Amino acid sequence: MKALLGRQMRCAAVLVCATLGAVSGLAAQSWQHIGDVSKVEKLADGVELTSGTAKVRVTAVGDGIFRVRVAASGTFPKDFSWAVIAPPAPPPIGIEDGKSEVRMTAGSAIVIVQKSPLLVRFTDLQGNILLADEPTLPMAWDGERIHVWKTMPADENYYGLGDKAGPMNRRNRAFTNWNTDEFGWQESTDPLYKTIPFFIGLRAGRAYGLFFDNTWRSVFDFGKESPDYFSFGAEGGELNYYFFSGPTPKKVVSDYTTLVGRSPLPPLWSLGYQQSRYSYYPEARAREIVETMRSKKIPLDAIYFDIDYQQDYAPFTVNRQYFPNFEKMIADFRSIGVHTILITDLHIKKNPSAGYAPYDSGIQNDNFVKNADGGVFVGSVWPGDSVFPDFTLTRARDWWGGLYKDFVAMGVSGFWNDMNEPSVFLRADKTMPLSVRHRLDDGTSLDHRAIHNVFGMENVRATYDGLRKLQGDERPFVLTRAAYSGAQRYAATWTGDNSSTWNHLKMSTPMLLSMGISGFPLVGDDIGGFAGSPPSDLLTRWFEVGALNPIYRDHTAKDTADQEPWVSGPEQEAVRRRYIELRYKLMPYLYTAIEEAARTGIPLMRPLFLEYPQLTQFYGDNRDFIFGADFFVAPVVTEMTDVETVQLPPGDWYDFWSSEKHVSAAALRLHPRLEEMPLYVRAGAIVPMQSVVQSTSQTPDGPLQLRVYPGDDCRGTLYQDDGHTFAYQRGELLRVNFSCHAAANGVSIQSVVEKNSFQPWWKAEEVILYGAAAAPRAVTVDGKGITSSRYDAASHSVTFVIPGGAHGWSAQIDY
Ligand code: MIG
Repeated sequence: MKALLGRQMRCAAVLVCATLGAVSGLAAQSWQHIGDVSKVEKLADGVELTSGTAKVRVTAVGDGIFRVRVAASGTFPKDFSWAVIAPPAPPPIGIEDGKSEVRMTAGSAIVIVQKSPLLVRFTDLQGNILLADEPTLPMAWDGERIHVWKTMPADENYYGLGDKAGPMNRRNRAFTNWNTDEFGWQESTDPLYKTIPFFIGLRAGRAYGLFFDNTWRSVFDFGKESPDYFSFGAEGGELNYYFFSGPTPKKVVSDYTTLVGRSPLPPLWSLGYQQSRYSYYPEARAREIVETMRSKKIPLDAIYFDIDYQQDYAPFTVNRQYFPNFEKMIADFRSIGVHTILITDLHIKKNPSAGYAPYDSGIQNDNFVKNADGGVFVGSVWPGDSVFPDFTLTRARDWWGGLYKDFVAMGVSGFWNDMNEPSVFLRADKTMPLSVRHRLDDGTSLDHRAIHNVFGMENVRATYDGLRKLQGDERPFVLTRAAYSGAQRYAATWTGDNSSTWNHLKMSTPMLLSMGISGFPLVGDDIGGFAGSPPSDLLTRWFEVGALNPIYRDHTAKDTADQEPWVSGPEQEAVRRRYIELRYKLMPYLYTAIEEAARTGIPLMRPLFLEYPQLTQFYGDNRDFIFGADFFVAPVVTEMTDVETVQLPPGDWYDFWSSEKHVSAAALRLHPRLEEMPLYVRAGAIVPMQSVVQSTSQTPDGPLQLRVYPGDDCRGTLYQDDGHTFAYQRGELLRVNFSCHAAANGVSIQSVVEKNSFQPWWKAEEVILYGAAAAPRAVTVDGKGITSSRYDAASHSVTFVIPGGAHGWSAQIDY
């Protein structure tokens, strides 16, 4: 009671109350809860309910997908979203307006609105409740603020919200969404750089999803306030959320990403190894880095230039003292397969009458964010006094996109948009004043409270769209730090300024996994950590797991020790090279999985519960992940040499390194040596691989490798295209499906070409069949005997070659 009083007293000062409301005592405040339904009107896609002055619209936007909107005043604002791109595809709906409730069925789910008071619940067709308003706390508002409470079953788990730090399961914690530049964030730091107000509820194998499409400062409290309910809300904007009925976590991710869009297929080179630091300069140092990678035969596809390549930190300039031959350097790198990525922060140096075109043209076209009094807002960032493009205006986005013209002409391949929370120095709130105005195309404007969380997304939207116009048919590569739901349509991202500690290595995997299920598959972290300098074994372990992250980028802060793969001497270098090479060997498999993510939303890096939602023992697993569909990865994230316990999912698994088969294994107890990252392949996987290359521009030597691990549900896929243009969208691609069947006395393997409109690089396929107890009696391909098969007793494998590029074939191996 005392605590409650204290809170109310502090709330007497309105400003303080608004800040506190986000973190504590939500239910205790002066909410006006919605009351009884007085009127029900049918709409083409749902119902509109009246309650007092308020109106509530519950509509069906897809099979098993509903939307709830509330207008406290009774007038809905214009229907608009920065995130949602898919027009609703309402299925046939059935509405029953009963005495005490309204029921609406849309495909596989039902929404039921109780009338007195108005409470919403979602069920499956059998009536099992999936999600329900907390009966004592109907939806509510308080001035501009809005809030929703839901009952919280004791065994329900919550995942998502993007890369919030800490355990993947968000239960028992509360979070705020307000994009923030957090150098040196820790496990407990919140908010971070991104706002992804989407989560998955998972309970005994059954999943649903919820997307609260609200760009204002928002909160999600998963049982911190009460063990009986969870809740979400915002300091303003519309009460507007989507419910996805699942039933599987994959279906939820797929439905959510249908609504807000998916990552387009990135250029293949961006999936190679990327080298960065703050900052490589002068030119001689950058050349030394690239040449060392090549001479040491450590594969490399991209090098980053951080802010010091610019003149006075002014975006879109080059410091010619450091880089007298910038264009030549970029071309030289490109000629040996290394792509150049430049940072271009959004803050434009306020540099009038100096011939600085980005400032002059921006002022001329009235493209910068303004203060409430109409003057251009000036904030201090790297270039000193700076101005900020009004990215919510199409006109300003088009202008920004055009600024990339010269860099594109110089041969720059990718761009990095940092600081786009937006980050502003010398201010306690680290960003723009809430009163600045952001203009919209329709002539209206909104203040920073409504736009802050989408500012970074609109920044990378402008960059991506600009590059689409400037680069012809070449796929853009953009890296962003801030994001809102849907930013995956424009950019890849990373987890910001982490630290060179073992705990940060450990925190990385759950953050990347959470991003993936939040619709953002192209993610990485700073390998080795940004702040500080890692001990050599930590850096090596980070290179190991990073090889299986979607984006693989080594990066570190200014004034830290060197962090390139070779820095700790030949032994460590050899291990790091081995893992970078592993990534390139796995590139056919990895690229196939990235194409799947672009097409379906299912990420490359998958939490165990995404593949095995029924296995509740994995709900709390924050260390392991599934890479693609078929690899189980148990990265070593501790310096201890104690035993590591690895519990494989049910079924049989092969050790990737030794090829040893584990049959329905109990927990394995391992002592992984520094060069060993526990890695297992599902029995039933067919994994396409290639020989090592020094960059993705290089054509691999030798055949396509197909590693066949016989088991149940035996299959694999290979996707290929030119790797850098949009020709794949016009059907120029190769897709091959492989399958196998194991019987007591042999194994048969099939290759079926599904789509053959792209000519791949290989001239032969080398099949390596594992799990062979003895040399086969015979190997036949398309009915003809092969004499040249090899049996390896140590790995229990049979190897044989099938001549020709991608084609349909069938092989039979008899024991
Ligand atoms: O205020 O561009 O997170 O990756 O090296 C720091 C310099 C600005 C923050 C980014 C970091 C980058 C650094 N930037």
